[in-house]
Amino acid sequence: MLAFYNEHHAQHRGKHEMFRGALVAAFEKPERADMVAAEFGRRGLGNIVTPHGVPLTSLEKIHTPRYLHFLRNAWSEWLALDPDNAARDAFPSVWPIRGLRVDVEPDNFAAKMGLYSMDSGTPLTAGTWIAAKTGADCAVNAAHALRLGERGTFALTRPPGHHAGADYFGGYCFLNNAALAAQHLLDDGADKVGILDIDYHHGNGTQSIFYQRSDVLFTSIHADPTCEYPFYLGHADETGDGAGLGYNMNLPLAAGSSSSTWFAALETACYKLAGFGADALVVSLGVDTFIGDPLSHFSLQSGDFLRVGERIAQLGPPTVFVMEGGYAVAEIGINVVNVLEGFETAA
Ligand code: SP5
Ligand code: ZN
Repeated sequence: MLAFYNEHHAQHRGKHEMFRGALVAAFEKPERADMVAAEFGRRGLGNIVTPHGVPLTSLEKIHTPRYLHFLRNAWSEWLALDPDNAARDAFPSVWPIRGLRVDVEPDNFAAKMGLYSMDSGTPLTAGTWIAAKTGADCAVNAAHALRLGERGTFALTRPPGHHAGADYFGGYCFLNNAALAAQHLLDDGADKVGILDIDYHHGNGTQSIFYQRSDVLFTSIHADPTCEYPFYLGHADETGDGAGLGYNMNLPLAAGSSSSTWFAALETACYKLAGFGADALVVSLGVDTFIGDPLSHFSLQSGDFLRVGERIAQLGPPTVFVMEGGYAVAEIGINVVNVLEGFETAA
């Protein structure tokens, strides 16, 4: 399997996230990707390469120009407020809730942060743009390699992407790597792309981006949003809208669900994907479903991840895996690479 590695990922290094009124150490940290890269190399699963840069116009197929412009300039605006901000992460503090204007971009930096975000748990740092942009490069390159004949590819990157929408960041995500990969596959000649999101959290950004489209089927297995982040999307009755009706499937499971419950949901998602007949698949590969994950409450064991990869391979189409969440740093390499190895052995 060919892996595209984001060599700039560590430049996104949040110190803190806001949790219950306090700043706590950031869960989404550089060691996560380092562990995955080390394990991928150790197992000899394939080559690790760095991606070619893609033009901003590729990102504009998924994200609004206004949001991309903000993200690219956010850190310098933050520094312009106060040079001492260099030592601090930037967080939003105010949001345009229902009824407030989102069509006028404010000049005030805090107000812009709120306009373009969904939570206070996602620190923006000096290297956020370069890390996120290079991650998008990885995803698009991994998609492109499928069209050149690879059976499976891997975007080995952080920060993750599936919570990021067309014009907002949140949930540790800034650019939606999975959506960018799916869109590239379509632009490159695929008629239909299936997305399987197996991160513990619902991929609200990816769902929103494709909700009204029938060329992308979004399927997701995640913790019930009634109780878990992102809270305001991810329910079973969200099945798509307009032309997209029937092309969105959410499989929310109660926090605390067993592995067998999770694998039953995987069968349901795979059945839906098989009926869709995609030319290519994108997997949002979060391993925060692991029993030892510090944020989450599912029960997958490390060995289960091999079976996940095997089942995905049985679907048939060429597949790009995009790294998402997973916060048990000591085991993240084993868990992610187990999915990839399961895929390789069954493909
Ligand atoms: C990509 C991804 O997995 N994003 C997850 C974002 C979750 N954000 C909410 C985290 C809440 C932190 N709770 C700390 C609990 C410590 N026991
Ligand atoms: Zn997650």
